[in-house]
Amino acid sequence: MNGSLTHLGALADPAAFTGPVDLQNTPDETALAMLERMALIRRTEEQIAEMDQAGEVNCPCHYAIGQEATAVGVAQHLRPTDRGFGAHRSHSHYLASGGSVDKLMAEVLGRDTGASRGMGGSMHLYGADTGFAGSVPIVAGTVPLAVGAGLAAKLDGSGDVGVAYFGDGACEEGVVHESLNLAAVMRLPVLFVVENNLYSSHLDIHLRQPSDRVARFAESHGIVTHVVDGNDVVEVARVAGELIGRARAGEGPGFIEAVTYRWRGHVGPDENIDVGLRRSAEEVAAWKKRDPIARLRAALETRGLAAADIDGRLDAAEQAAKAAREKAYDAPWPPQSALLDHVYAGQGDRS
Ligand SMILES: Cc1ncc(C[n+]2csc(CCOP(=O)(O)OP(=O)(O)O)c2C)c(N)n1
Ligand SMILES: [Mg+2]
Repeated sequence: MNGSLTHLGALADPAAFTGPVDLQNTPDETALAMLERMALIRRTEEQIAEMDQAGEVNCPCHYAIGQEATAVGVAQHLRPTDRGFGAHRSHSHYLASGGSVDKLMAEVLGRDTGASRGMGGSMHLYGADTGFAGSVPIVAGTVPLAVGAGLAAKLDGSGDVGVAYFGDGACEEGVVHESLNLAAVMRLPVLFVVENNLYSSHLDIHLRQPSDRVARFAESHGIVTHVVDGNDVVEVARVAGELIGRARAGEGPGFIEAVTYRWRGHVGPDENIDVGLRRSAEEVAAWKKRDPIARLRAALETRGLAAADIDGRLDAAEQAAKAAREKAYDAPWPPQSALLDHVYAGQGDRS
């Protein structure tokens, strides 16, 4: 044994994979729907960023702009009875699963009509009706919950899956390794989705781990693993379909390492180049050329779809984001009497 490790190589090189994505056999309508959903995530977060900059948002916001393809590709194969769990950067996972943009916008403004009745903010999103079981900012905290959801689905024989969305930094928490082990040994229907954006807060993965390729942790448990360009929504959807299909059929867990990059800083709307160790203006600019939305759009144009049809979908996303913002400004605050709701079991439950 020589102790060598494999690395991401070209997948972590922003100069690679900048061309149109390969549409494979994706039908036009499916591709357009994925484009619109990615645009909805981006335009919604751009609106939130403006509100954040204006001091209108009362909670820290972590933006997934640049990472939209992973959430949308995976959600392509999910159903409302599945249970997805996210972390601090989960606007994308919530919206990709069909969560309401109106409720997201109201939640970041702390309004009563929000996804968590205005009590949670950006990092505590909940979409019971769409299978988004919740996001929690404790890094890696929801990974074992997804395994529990997988165990419940297996015991119920429902064919549903638990999905854990987490980051490369979360892989440094022990509970991720316990979760992988348990899911593997019990052959649970769980999909682990790591968005490896190469940073945990301001720290480059090369300063934190001996390899930038986190799939090695799943491989060591014998879990079926795919390492993909996380900015290629078609490829993410393809591998997610395969792994979710296996999980539903009782063939055990799967693991996707989707290599991507966040365009904004760790938290807040700025690019935060100066607080990043190694993150430079040149690096951010290079990654913007691997834009998941532009690359899908280019593929659709190459296939011959009319620019007007594509623009129509992108405009619809922008209008939905803007309308949600206006509605959220007008939405009521939670009443003072609701302050202790959901704090103690059995008291003051308004649901
Ligand atoms: C248990 C725990 N430790 C530390 C933090 C502080 N923290 C919040 S986000 C974050 C970085 C997480 O990085 P990663 O998992 O790669 O997700 P990303 O922010 O890149 O999406 C850290 C260290 C936390 N919220 N919870
Ligand atoms: Mg990260």
